[in-house]
Amino acid sequence: MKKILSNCRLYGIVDMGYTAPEQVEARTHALIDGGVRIIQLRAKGVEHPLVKAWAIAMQAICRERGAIFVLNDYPEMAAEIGADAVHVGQDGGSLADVRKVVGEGMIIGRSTHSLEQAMQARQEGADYIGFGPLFPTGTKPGRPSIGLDDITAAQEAAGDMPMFCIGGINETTLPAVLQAGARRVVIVSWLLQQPDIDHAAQGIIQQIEQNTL
Ligand code: TZP
Repeated sequence: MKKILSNCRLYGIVDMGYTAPEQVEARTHALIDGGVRIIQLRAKGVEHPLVKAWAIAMQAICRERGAIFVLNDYPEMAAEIGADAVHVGQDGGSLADVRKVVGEGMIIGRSTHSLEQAMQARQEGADYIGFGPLFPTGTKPGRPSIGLDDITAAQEAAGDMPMFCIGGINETTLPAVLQAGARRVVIVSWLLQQPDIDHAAQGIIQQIEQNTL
């Protein structure tokens, strides 16, 4: 599982702000068809039983097709359904506490918004981090963007812990993000709004692979 994680260049999110409930499974398949091997369910402000049902469905698809399923925000639920991974924000408590809830085997990801937070997440034992938002984004309205300047330093601080840049990344902004030193990215709204998610994901992965070491 850690090997799949470290090979991932594009992290996809089935964000329920952009996804109708009946699209959850088809979008999970489309992302995997496009080469995405880590996929998160992000369902802010949705009733828990619905989140759990989508999570179970996505976990089954990911397990069958060799992708990592990540549940955003709910460590107890992640443990209950046997998720591959859980992702927590800066407000998600200490990673030691999250680890106690999910057990030793589960991948834990942490959102970070600065170089200091990236360093701290590594010290705390995160298995990967998100780093951003690099640009302003409608997916997190009002959240200040951090720009591209600290990507290289954060990447160095992360060491062998995979770091995924996030926030306002699309086909147009990606070259600057890669130029600034990013090796992995998360793309949410742009990817989910493409008419052919599978094809769009393939194009992004190709762009990353051709422009990084
Ligand atoms: N965390 C930092 S920015 C962000 C999250 C979940 C949203 C990124 O979404 P988009 O649509 O790719 O800008």
